[in-house]
Amino acid sequence: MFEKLKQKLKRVAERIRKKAEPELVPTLEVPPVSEPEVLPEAPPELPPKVPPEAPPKAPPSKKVPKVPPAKPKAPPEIPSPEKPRRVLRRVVKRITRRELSPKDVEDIIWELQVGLLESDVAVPVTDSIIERVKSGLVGRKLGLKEDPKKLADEVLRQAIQEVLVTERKVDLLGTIDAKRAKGEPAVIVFVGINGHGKTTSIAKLARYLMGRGYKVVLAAADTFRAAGIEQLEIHAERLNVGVVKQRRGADAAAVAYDAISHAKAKGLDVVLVDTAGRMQTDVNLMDEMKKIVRVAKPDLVIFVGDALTGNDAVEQARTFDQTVGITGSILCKMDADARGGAALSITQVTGKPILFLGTGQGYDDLVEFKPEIILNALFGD
Ligand SMILES: Nc1nc2c(ncn2[C@@H]2O[C@H](COP(=O)(O)OP(=O)(O)O)[C@@H](O)[C@H]2O)c(=O)[nH]1
Ligand SMILES: [Mg+2]
Repeated sequence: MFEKLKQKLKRVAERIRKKAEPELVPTLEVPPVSEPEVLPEAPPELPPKVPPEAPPKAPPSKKVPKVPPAKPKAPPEIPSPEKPRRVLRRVVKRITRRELSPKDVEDIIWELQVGLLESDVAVPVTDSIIERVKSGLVGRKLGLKEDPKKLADEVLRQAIQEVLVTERKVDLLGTIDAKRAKGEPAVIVFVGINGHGKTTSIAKLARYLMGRGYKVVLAAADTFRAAGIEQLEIHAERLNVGVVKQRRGADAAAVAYDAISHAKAKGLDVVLVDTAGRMQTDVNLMDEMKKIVRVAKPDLVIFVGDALTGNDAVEQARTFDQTVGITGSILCKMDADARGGAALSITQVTGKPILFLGTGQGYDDLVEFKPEIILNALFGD
């Protein structure tokens, strides 16, 4: 998952680390004048003057007089108006940390921005990640014991985590339980483009729910293609779960309605409604989708997106949300996604959480979404 993006973030983290790395800065150290062991016999190897490599910016120590340095062996040359005193100066290298300047950060941000956009992260999401990284880095100065590598990882991790969480939370099992308490089935409608994983995700979710003791029925409301109905039937048979269907071309909303009636009559807990895949730009088909939602009055509408399509999946989610109102998303094919754009973008763009990730073609390849899954894929070893 996300191999490419992971590599890019690694490079950015490396650059942050280098900028925040401690520097060996030559600086002046003036031991107290009264130190008896160094006053008369200054070690010959010590340079009598500040060597040329001392940086002009080196902050003068408080104890350094503003007068030119005294040569230990030539007291008459000391042009000090004050009481002459012998001062021994030593140049030492001292470890200092630099504060990250806006310029330092600008270079890093540029690389991060390019990396995110190349990984198909949506522009507004890229912008908010880089804003967060910028404010996490500019003016930041590490303590001597702090690890620059940790700083880099923390700032990047935090910025990405923040785009993965929504204020709205969706409690799938809680929703089903609440309906069950009222003696009604919970209705979940799945929307999304053909071939992106709807039917497979429904089968996986049926397995997930049955494994937790819920009684499930599937509604074959993808009446557009005969294969759509058959595909759901094959899964239903393998999973040993009921499926309500009509002939090909039947009114999809009527199929959903039938399935809900069936669930009510049989005391089932959940109706999972499969729908025909349609392009989000197809107005007629989107109207049909609205009709299904109007009739089925679903408790949850789940957009199923294909992570491999990157930004397209995000745009689709946005359009479905505007048209029928989605509750959250399932992002499929995460096992094959090297870029990560959809996973990083879809939450912030829709304002709706990702509920599950599809991680393979098997029925158990469905993972409850947690930001840590993405973060560990991006920053783990
Ligand atoms: N690798 C992988 N393939 C998936 C995943 N989810 C679905 N698929 C495959 O994607 C193809 C289309 O899925 P399908 O459920 O038929 O999509 P639908 O047209 O939206 O119903 C099938 O070959 C699935 O096996 C996933 O999480 N990982
Ligand atoms: Mg299908």
